[in-house]
Amino acid sequence: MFPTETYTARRRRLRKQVASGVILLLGNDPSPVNYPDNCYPFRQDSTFLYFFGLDKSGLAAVIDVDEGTECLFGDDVTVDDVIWTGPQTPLREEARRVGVTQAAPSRDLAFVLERVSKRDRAIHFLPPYRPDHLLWIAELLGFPPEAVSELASETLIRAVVAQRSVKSCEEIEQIELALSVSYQMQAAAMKMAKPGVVEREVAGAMAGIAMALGVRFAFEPIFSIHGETLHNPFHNNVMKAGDIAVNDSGAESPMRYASDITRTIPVGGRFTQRQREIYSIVFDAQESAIVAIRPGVEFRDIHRLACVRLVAGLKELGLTKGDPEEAVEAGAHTLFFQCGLGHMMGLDVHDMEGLGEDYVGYTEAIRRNPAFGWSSLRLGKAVEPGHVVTVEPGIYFIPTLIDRWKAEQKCDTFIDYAKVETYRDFGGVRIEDDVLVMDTGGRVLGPPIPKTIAAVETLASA
Ligand SMILES: [Mn+2]
Repeated sequence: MFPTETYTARRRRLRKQVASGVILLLGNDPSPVNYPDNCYPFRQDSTFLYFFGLDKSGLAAVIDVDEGTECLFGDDVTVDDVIWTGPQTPLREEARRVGVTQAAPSRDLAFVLERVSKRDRAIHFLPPYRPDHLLWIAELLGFPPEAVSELASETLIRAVVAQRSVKSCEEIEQIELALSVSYQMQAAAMKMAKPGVVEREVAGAMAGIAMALGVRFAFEPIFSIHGETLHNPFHNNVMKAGDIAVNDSGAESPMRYASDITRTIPVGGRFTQRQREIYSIVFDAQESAIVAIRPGVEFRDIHRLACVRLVAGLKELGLTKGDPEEAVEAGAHTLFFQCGLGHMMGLDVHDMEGLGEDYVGYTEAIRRNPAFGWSSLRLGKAVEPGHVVTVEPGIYFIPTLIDRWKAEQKCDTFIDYAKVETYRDFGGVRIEDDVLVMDTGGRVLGPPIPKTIAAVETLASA
């Protein structure tokens, strides 16, 4: 846990920004897998963690902005509970650790909120992403469940996003701890990617590394020789010589900050000539994008720059033709790069996505572009010092998409379909790092994880 002052300062700032009313922040509860007592691993709500630091279930908090009071709600274990849970720190003591003076049993929460709403005072809450919270808020405040998300407080959302977007030094330290786990996971995967090995053996080894270090994955890892499927959750392929495996994985730090790293690994240790060429293009696009990161630069422009670099590289191989800038303007790049360049990262791997992607990544003036490819760009607005973003360009040959575009002769002034056909079994390449925006530019966080062709081949052939 961070020092008490970190949490009190965060809440002080939140109270100031929200200005009036009552703020309700809900911690997460256990979530059952197949019967009530068999639950998914507990994950605290990130915003609750940010303001209250307490990483356990059954908690909620109310901040009365007008009165300047804060109260934590939760239940202490009974003697009967202790048989199953072991002794637990009393709530009052937990509250004191994070600078909260009031603590009350859970059953008081509904009563407190009813009293507030009867007096017509605003209750600010965040859009719930778990059904139990959604139903609870609906019942408590007398809304139909389908209206709850819309009735979430925009003031609170904006205040939370503003604060969580800018990472402090102690948060960066946590992200770098997560990245040190990523280093180990990626290095192990490179060494294990040998012909005859099943993908799940690598995924399992990575899970073991995280678990042995006392942490977990930040998200379900992608480890696949079918990297052209952007979020491929399957790990059942047997790797063979000549394959390339995409490893998009991340760990949580002890305080639940994420890492999110992708490397593309030649199975058996050496890229083929064709793979080296595509890899080099993605590498160049990624490096160009990282160099372009500076405070005040719009991330959508960095995305565009990466797209132009990708198309320019593909042109040298004869896959695209014409002016790369014009090709990107026409959307031709989305045959090869269908998603966004990156996203914010912090306590959530896609940071604060539950609060609404557009609050995090866009502004009134900088709106999401609805066009294919661009619509998947989660971050478009200008980056600022303290933002942590991922930079993850890729080239993906998706046979279904190639067939559809070819049938429509889509963007055929910019795409050589005969040449593209010769790559339809290529798969995909993605390279991803986590970058801190500093006054001087972007800094790639964490220990250097092998990325150049030479460095990846050295580990992969070890
Ligand atoms: Mn990512």
